[in-house]
Amino acid sequence: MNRVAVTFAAVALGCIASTAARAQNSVTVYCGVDENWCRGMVTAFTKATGIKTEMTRQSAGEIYARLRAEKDNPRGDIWWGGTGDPHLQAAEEGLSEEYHSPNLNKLTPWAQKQAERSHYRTVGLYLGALGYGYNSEELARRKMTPPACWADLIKPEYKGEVQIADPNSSGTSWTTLATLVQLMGEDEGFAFLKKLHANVNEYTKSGAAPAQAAGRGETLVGIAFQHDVIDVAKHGNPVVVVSPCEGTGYEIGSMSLIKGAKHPEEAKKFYEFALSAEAQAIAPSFGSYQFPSNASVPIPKEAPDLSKVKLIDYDFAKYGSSAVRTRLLGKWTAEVKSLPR
Ligand code: S7P
Repeated sequence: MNRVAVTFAAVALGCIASTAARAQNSVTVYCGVDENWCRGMVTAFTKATGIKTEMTRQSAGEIYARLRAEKDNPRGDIWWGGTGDPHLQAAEEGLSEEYHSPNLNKLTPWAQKQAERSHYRTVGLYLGALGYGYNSEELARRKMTPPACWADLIKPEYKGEVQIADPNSSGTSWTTLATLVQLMGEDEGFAFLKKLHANVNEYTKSGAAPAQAAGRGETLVGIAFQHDVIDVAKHGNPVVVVSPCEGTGYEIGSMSLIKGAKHPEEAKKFYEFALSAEAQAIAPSFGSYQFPSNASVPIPKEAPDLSKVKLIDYDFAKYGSSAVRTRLLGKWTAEVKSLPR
């Protein structure tokens, strides 16, 4: 080899080596929470560790579907946030990696329980109660009585006035479907969903969108997690949060290491960072007011007062199972969404 060729080979090898190093010092995050918090979290992680991040925000049902589609060639390393049921479904299907964090004992009992029931393939990050928000200016303008219960949303005066996400894509909406079925039983729950369908103006892709639309007055009511409605109200919008009188369900927002990840060590670093008090304490600064799973992190002052929320004894094992998800979503799509409005 002449001198020019040797130099070229050395430069090429150097480039390959540094590309490999760069790729190793990075992690791909599939993010299931609000986009602002997703960005804030990956920025904080890179600042704390020097590890670069690639991040995509999607709804919980979409990330779950993506993990299934990418099963043989995983593109993501860690799934951070989003409602816990699809994390449990992914765990059951072997799409996530078993991992016992040394920091599990720093978490609340409900977060540890989520890890146990998934055989340590997911873990609780935060807890959020379901509810809905209504636009108080629009309500007053129409001289309507403020809604207080799930039952109010199927009244004829709410025709075309209710917005909710599609449960096929949205974790929020899956939690709503599962909540109504648990509160009323499957037959009555589906009868309720059919009546609700008559009042729905749009099924959105993402779960927080209906709360935002209620804030802008584009819909009278938006079904969403209570903390998402509170965030919209905090931005100065005339929206009031309702904790339904019959009782309501809740999410254990979760995190899972993706099976076959290309950057497993970096993913574990992200996992440990996400469980730390340092990382969880920043959530409220991005408008996220869920209950944190790290027991030493203060509950945000904006979080709903749980003593005023009638939480149901949500059956995570049942509604986090793949068979129940597939059956109920199939039934909802065939028997509810397809009905004329
Ligand atoms: O960050 C807000 C939040 O409500 O978003 C997550 C949830 O998956 C909503 O998104 P989709 O309904 O679009 O899936 C929640 O886990 C979280 O509390």
